[in-house]
Amino acid sequence: MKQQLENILAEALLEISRALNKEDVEKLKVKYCGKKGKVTAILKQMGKLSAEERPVMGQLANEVRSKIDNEITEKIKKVKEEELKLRLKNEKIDVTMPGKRNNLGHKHPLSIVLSEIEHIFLSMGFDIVEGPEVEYDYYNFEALNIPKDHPARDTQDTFYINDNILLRTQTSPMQIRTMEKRKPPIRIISPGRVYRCDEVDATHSPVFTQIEGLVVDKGITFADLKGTLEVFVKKLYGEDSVIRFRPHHFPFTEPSAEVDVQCFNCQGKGCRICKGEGWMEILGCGMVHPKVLKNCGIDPEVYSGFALGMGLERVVMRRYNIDDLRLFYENDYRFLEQF
Ligand code: 2NL
Repeated sequence: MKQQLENILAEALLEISRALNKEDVEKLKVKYCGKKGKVTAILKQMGKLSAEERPVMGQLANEVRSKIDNEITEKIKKVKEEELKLRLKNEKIDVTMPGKRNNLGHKHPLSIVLSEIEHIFLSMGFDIVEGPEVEYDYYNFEALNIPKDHPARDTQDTFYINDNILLRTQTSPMQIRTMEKRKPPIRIISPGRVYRCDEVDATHSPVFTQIEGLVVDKGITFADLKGTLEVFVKKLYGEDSVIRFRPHHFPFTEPSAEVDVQCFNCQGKGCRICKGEGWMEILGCGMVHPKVLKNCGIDPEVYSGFALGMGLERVVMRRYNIDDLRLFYENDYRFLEQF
């Protein structure tokens, strides 16, 4: 029996030393030390031995088992170390390899300049209001003192959905809605998309962006309008900008004016950029017509106000020297990447 145990030990040690991976070693553990293992089988035969031999053999068998056990634990540790070394070698990352470039998005030029304009008005105490692009005829025309037979309502210019509903042609509807809801003082701008039934070319698009402004309070005069525009234009086009007012007509303001800024390129002498004019038109404005105030439940005997409207695309074209409006809507990557 002693010989048997020594044979088992020698055989086990040999097999363990030859095992290549963790699984093999685990199998050997079962083969020798498990419930049906070789050492256990010997222990089961102890009953046949004499009372003197039994403890001697028992001790020997236990020693053999713990030797095999230790050897297996050692071997598992070694195998694991080797597997780790191999993995580290195979999975080595070359940090000097060139990385994958992540494409960063760009803000659309219209968004860049719109948020700049919004910040200028916010800094002067204006709120921003936004609302639906599909509007009632009443808010787009009727409330603004544009009666049914006015040329501005021509179906040639307006996308009608039915007799009552249309795509807004300006963002004034949101200003009417605000005057209906809020009491003066009111200081708001309303930016947004508007729609006109136009053919597409370099300077026309059936959808474009308008920014309107409105101030209503007691004692608002044309001087407040001039002062506000003076500040706005200087912040947008630079402190040495010069503006002028030209008389004009809008149904919803009285008196009305168009505002020009002196050409920043030729200082009014006339050049290619201002088409020889020396001035460039930037917006329309005026004192809110008393009928419009009345339509919104504001007493024109107590309150007065001014309003202004401008097209965003033209501001942006001038800022970045863009000569074709269509570039804004085509989303050509080569264009957008430049901003
Ligand atoms: C232009 C001119 C303008 C307004 C818009 C307005 C709004 C209300 C009352 C009175 Cl609620 N007026 N808006 C006033 C003057 C001019 O826009 O050339 N837009 C592109």
